[in-house]
Amino acid sequence: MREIPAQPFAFPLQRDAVALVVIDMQRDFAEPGGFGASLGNDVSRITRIVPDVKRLIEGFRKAGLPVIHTMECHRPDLSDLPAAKRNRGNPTLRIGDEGPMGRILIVGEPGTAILPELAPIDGETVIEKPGKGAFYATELGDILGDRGIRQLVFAGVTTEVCVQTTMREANDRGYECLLAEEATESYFPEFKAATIAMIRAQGAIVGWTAHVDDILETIN
Ligand code: TIU
Repeated sequence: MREIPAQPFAFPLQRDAVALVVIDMQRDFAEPGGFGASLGNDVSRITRIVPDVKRLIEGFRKAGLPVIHTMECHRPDLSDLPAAKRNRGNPTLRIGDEGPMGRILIVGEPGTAILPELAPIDGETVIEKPGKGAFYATELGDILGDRGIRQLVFAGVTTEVCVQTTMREANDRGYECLLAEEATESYFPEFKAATIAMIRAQGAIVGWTAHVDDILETIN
């Protein structure tokens, strides 16, 4: 069996049952004028991880392993947007409002799209999700079950919101989860560091963390 060097101990790779899940690498979280910026965040932190996310995606493609993309987004009529989510905080633009890249986090709008460098290719699954977690109100669980996937490698943004929510639920659903450290980012460096620490604490209570280079060397 191949093992990926990881923390808190080596990750026992099942090459026939692993998929990469890239969480929400959308313009709305990475570019000025989008949802992340409307919340007052420095979005340049997100842009900086794009090369490492790209390397990881390309490595999985080269290895013939599945790549799944998620997008946080809502229907144009906002019927899947709870008032509690729309009204939260004090953003300059709320979800569904018209911004410089179209309506914020609405399906089909330019700002809601995945960054072009990381765009899905034919055959890759794209999960549109109305929540922070990728299992809530989506077909992700069924898709993974149908394909016999039992291990998930996670990348994307933001580490402590959509990535961590998804990884925690995946762990409860019985998947072995590995977070790619350089391929995830938060608007808050201290939250990224805390998330990595808490995931792998207590003997991998939620999962493992590993470096992109080590993941790529092991899968290929
Ligand atoms: N605001 C923030 O940190 N994240 C989100 O709203 N969504 C995701 O993490 N994708």
